[in-house]
Parts: sequence; C-alpha cells; structure tokens
Amino acid sequence: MNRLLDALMTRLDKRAENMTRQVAQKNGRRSFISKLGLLVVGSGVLPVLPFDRNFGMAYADEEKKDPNDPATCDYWRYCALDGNLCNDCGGTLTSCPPGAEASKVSWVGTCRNPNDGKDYLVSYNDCCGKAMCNGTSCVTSERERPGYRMGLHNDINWCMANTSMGYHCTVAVLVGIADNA
Ligand code: ABN
Repeated sequence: MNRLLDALMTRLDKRAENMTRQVAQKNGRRSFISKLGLLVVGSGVLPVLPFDRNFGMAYADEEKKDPNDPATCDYWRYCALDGNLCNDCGGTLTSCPPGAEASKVSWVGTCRNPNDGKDYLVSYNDCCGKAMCNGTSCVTSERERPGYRMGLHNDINWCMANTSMGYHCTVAVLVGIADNA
C-alpha cells in the first residue's frame, strides 16, 4: 500500500514539476528578454519598411507642373539643370542676358521630351561675367552623381574656363538626339 502511495506521489511530483517548467519557460526572465529584444529590433526596422506614410493622401506641392512651360523647373529640357533660369534674368531659354557670355564648357544632360517620347541631349551653359541673377533657381540634376564622381557632378560653376568667371544664370540648349542603341 505504501509503495502504491509512493508511486502515485512520484507521478504527481513529476507532473507538477513539468507544469512548473512549462510556465517558467513561457513567462520566465529569458523569454521576457527575448521578447524585449524582438520589440527593440522590430521598432528599429519598422521605420525603414516601405509603406505609405501619407496614408493615401496626395500633396499638391509634389504635383508636377507643366512640362512645356520654360518658366518653371518642370519644363522637360531642364531635367538635369542646376542653376538659375536665364529666361527669368533678361535672357531667353537659349541665350544669355545682355552683358553676359556663354560658358566655354557645359554640362550635358539627357532629357525625355514628353511630346514625342524621344531623348534629347541638352547642354546647360552658364552665362558668365555678371553678378549672380536671383531668378528662378532649379536643381533637377537627373543622373547627376556626387562630387567625388569626377565628371558626373553638375553643381559646378561652368564659367571656370571663361575670362570672366562670375556666374550669372544658366541656359538649356538642345544639341542633339540621344542614341539609345
Ligand atoms: N552651374 C551653375 C552653378 C554655378 C555656380 C555654382 C554651382 C552651380
């Protein structure tokens, strides 16, 4: 009879021990720390996940304006421009204002004309020899690369090869059609 009672107690002890272990595993210190770790890592990763932070709302100032209006930075020929528009400084889209001369070197960008779907080479010449004009300033600089990529950077005063190196404004001259072959 005593043996039977012993065996029964041993089984009860074992079961109690197992249950205690299970509860400890679920709610123990280590489990708490691992959950905390998950939370910390998760909250670090969450901000970089790609989701719509505008919650579906569009913002008016991000809307593209007219790609055919040379008075705005959205004009298609200005796609890789970095400078002040000469047509807002007494010049035109392609000619320097009186008293300024075109830079001898320039930045050439490739812009798609939305009217015919073709890509064009556009030379952005700075106009030099006069104080900087404070007209419309555009920095579109498509396909530009940072300054350490020599020759691929556009945030440069292209008047550097002229006798008078003062930067005034920038024109956008079509120089050819891009060979996309
Ligand atoms: N190409 C326009 C410009 C002039 C001076 C400095 C930066 C950019």
